[in-house]
Amino acid sequence: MRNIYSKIKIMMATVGLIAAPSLASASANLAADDFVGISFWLISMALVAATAFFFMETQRVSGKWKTSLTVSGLVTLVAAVHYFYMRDVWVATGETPLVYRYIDWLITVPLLMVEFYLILRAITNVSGGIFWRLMIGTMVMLVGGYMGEAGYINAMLGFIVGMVGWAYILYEIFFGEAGKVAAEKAPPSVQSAFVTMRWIVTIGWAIYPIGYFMGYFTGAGPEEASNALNIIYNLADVVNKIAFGVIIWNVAVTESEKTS
Ligand SMILES: *C/C=C(C)/C=C/C=C(C)/C=C/C1=C(C)CCCC1(C)C
Repeated sequence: MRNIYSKIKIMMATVGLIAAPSLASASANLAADDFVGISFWLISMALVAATAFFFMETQRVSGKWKTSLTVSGLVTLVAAVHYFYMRDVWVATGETPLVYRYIDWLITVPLLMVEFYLILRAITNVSGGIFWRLMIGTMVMLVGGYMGEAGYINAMLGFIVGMVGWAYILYEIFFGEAGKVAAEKAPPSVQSAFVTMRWIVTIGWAIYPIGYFMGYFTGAGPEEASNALNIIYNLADVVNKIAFGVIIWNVAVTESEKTS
């Protein structure tokens, strides 16, 4: 039964990944000197490969870790599809694919926050409050950023609101209930995964506000500014989606081998 379930899951993901690029078919060719466009291409492919890997590896780990790995695969799957579209917008127009970027974040950032909750739940009983507080922080951060970037509010105000949301998330995972549960109840491998994930949310996520800053506050011309913004956001996604998933994969495999 379980085998059939994993096979169907992998098949569906594969079909989705093959279908998506043809839906978002490119109308222009990538130029040899379009390094931002090249980064969109490279990362969309890395996300596809990561998705296949995370889904396949769910078959290798024990029950309670399967969910975490599946969520990692969903993050890279959702991002891969958005990258196909973002890449086309960029290659065809040279403009920042703002709306696709934020729709992607709106789905993938909550999924990444769920991962904190899931790895703690795999080892002990934790309250749903952790989950909701992380969601509230995420929404404030993304809505602030979007309103600022889309021009609904002043870019600086959007930046500040976004920083407040992020600070709230950091507070929860360092000093709030999530941080305490991890420190007191988790076995060493989960603890070290939690600590690494926490640093990714601190250092890895800091790359995004830096991108925002480079895009709006340096006084650079529109072309350099959007080049900087997009290449920085793209690199940040490699760390925060793929590397983050690999950390989860590592703890899932280590813990599963221990119990079997
Ligand atoms: C996979 C995508 C991820 C992990 C995206 C994360 C995005 C952020 C951490 C964005 C943060 C921002 C601020 C902290 C302030 C300025 C506005 C944002 C939205 C760029």
